[in-house]
Amino acid sequence: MTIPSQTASPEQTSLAAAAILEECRLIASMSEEPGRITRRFLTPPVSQVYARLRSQMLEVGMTVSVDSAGNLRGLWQPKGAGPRRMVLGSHIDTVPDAGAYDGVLGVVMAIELARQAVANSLPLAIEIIAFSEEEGVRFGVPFLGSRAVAGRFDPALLALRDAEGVSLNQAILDFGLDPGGLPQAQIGEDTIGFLEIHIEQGPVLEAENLSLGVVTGIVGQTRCELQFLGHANHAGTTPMTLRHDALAAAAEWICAVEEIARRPVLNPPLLGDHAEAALVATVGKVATHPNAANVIPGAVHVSLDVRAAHDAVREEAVAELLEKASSIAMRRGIECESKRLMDQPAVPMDEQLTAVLAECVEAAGLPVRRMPSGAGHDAMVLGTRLPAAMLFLQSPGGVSHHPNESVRPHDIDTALTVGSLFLRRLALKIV
Ligand code: HGY
Ligand code: MN
Ligand code: MN
Repeated sequence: MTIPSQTASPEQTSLAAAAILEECRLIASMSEEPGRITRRFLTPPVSQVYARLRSQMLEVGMTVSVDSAGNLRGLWQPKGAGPRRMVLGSHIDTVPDAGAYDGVLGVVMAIELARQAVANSLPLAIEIIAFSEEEGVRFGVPFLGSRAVAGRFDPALLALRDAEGVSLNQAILDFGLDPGGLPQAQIGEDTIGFLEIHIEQGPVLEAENLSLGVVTGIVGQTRCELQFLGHANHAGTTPMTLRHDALAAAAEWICAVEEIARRPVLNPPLLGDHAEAALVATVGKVATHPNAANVIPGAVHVSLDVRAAHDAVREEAVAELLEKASSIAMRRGIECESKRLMDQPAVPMDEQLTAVLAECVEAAGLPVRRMPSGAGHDAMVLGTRLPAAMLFLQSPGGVSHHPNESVRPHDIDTALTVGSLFLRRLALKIV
């Protein structure tokens, strides 16, 4: 079995990079909201995205399906190649008012890499997965798509309800899928590993004027929701000393979240020696009830997102933050309830696969910058089931989860070169 020597020529790659940017911008227009990019789990615009990606996968020569978790999956099984496949992909859902590249770039680049592999008759089976849900926006719990692929989907999640009261089970049915088929979404044992190409979403590569980063591991993440329950009352007639103001309590706690997270982290991060993987804590969602200017807020629902490279640091911080919420509530004579939605430990990337990726970055003439990921990714879920590796592209301005999110064509070029070298090396290793 011969392995073709060439990867795409520089001209071809530049054209490919321009086409990839254009494709991401087109997919960005497929949104729940006019004028901004919002695409939650299995909402109508997802069907538009899948129709487009499906036609491109079919054009490459892949067989295409949608599994019961709503993941779009393309498989290229070349004649003569063994059954063991390499999985590429990322997610196609977004946060509200998102950028055009978080997740989608990795899927569109995966299809281009598969196109090049087919054109070069690479004897390597390739599966591409467009994960249906990574952000956790619609149902509050992230990684629904990759949990199903990794065989970690807890059926109890099907009872989760979105802001409109639609259950996860119903959302899958409404998309024309059968929740009963979730176990079949699991990836097979004949998988070499998973490579996720993704924008860095942070400032490190730009600060060091680097194009690409090789991810050493993904920080652990805890997501909680808290309710501060006070007493709604008249804003004009209730003396300050008689109030049980849920929003004032929540506000005091939110400032404490920032103060506690700003403390220098005592333990060194596990995933390499990079300070950027220190503790971070965010309250991103606040909902006030009854949310009227002349009513003292009676109830406030808030989110909490805590991350750290070192699981003990994250767990200690979460315990301290929840304790702080209770003590503030008690002192103010109100209730505080909290619920953990997710506890995801830090996941190191697979050493061998990452070493091959680093060799390919070097072979492409680039410095190898190993770094942890402060953002969560599907690779952290698949990485608990099979070898996983991640390649970062520079995020200009370090901006992400924002309409100004961008990526440089040159970095797409270099990432395509690295990605095709990577697939070739894997094909060489398994022949
Ligand atoms: O939240 C994250 O870290 C990822 O962008 N979903
Ligand atoms: Mn994201
Ligand atoms: Mn992402």
